[in-house]
Amino acid sequence: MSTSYPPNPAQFDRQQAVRTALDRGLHSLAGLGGDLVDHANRIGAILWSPPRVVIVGRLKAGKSTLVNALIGAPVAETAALEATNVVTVYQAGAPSRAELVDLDGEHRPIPLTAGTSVSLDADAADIAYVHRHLPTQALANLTLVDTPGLATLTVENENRTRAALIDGFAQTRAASVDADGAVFLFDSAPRADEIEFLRELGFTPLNTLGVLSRADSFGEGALGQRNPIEHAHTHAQKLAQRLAQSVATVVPVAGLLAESSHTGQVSEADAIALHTLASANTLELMDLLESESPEQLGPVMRDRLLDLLGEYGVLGARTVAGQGAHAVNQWLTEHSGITQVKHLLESALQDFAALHRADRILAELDLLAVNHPAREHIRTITDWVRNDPAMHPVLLYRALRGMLLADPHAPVVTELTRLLSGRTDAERLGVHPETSPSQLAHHAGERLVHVQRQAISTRTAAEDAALAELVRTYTSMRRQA
Ligand SMILES: Nc1nc2c(ncn2[C@@H]2O[C@H](COP(=O)(O)OP(=O)(O)O)[C@@H](O)[C@H]2O)c(=O)[nH]1
Ligand SMILES: [Mg+2]
Repeated sequence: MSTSYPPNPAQFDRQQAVRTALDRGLHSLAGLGGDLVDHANRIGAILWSPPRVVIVGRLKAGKSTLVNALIGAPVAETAALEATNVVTVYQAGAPSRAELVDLDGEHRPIPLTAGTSVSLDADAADIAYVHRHLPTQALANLTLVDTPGLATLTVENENRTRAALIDGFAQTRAASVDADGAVFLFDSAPRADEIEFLRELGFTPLNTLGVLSRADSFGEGALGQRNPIEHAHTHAQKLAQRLAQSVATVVPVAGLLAESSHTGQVSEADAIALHTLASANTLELMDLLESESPEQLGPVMRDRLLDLLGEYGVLGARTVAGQGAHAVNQWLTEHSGITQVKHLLESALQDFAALHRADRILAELDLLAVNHPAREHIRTITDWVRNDPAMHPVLLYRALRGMLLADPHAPVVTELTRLLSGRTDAERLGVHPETSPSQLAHHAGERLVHVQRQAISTRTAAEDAALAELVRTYTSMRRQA
């Protein structure tokens, strides 16, 4: 996304180390020759492409609007039904082009109309997904996957979202619509079926970001007693606690405001029109919003401004409109919450999506180690990759995923989460930041004894695996500290 948010260097090193370990494994795999060269290339292509983040939520939740804001161009359809009921993958690439991928995995080019939007003449029912390549820096580190939405107008839409994301039927898998993390949009509160859908996607809260959408019309909206965005912030904090099993955090976002400012749709003429309302009183503003022939602007401009800015944006941004379109854009960006979403996408979500991806690659290697005639040799490679210390976080992540499916309320879930999200050993152990190295070693030793004791009587295979990983982690922390 924005270049103003480079990933945290520690996270970057971790990603780099994981990639190097996997890359070394793939080179050895290719070294075995035969069809394993193709397998190594296929898996390598997954390793070296940016992680995929899927945008999920109900129809009209504001998914495509957010995608446009993140990409900085109005590429995702937010109105035309043809384009809103297919899955669309937005990936960095030149030249700008779109391909339609049908259910048999066939790719065919589709014409781009009016510069950016895609027109589909095929029946949506025959389409697996649309693959859109865009030459933009905004997608350099993440590929975005826009989805039609859950429990939408038709059952088919939902099935298609599921098919592309979960069922992973052969062609979809080959084209790797498989995602590594999610942005989950909802207004007010998500419903049980949405949370269940999210669980089925198989991510963890670490690589799932909650977005409370339409923050500009939250509660009583722009004309209510409370500022809707502030109200949304308070609500988002409560939701983040309630949804801690599903999402890392909940960010309130007014996607519309971000879309309008980030896609350059606000013109100087718009700013001038908006400025005429700068000193309007409440009655005049009510007239503006509701009347058939608003006095100050005329209905066409009024509707345009409402489409671009919403009621909240019109009422708020009019105060700065005298300074021009740039000032309006700044106001919109500041109030939209988009900066925080970008920041989280670039940092934590990116980082954990990269772990998810590494886990998938390890799973691909394990599959070969079971199915391929050269399985003995491959297993030597997978064992060796697994034992690389750089792979530690990937194995912890895998253990966490396993536990979330088997027993999400088990105490080891909290422990695994803390180990994965801590940036220092002190954070990983949950102790004071200034704890001395010898004290840290002592704490790690205590945790080690504790998890070793627990490992004697586990209840599930997932817990077995998780405790084995914890033993390994604390053993190495005790040694290093
Ligand atoms: N007021 C307001 N409207 C929004 C916001 N985000 C989206 N919308 C509007 O809601 C409608 C549906 O949005 P869209 O992005 O197509 O939803 P999707 O079905 O989840 O992709 C569109 O008319 C958007 O302009 C927002 O933050 N505030
Ligand atoms: Mg949409």
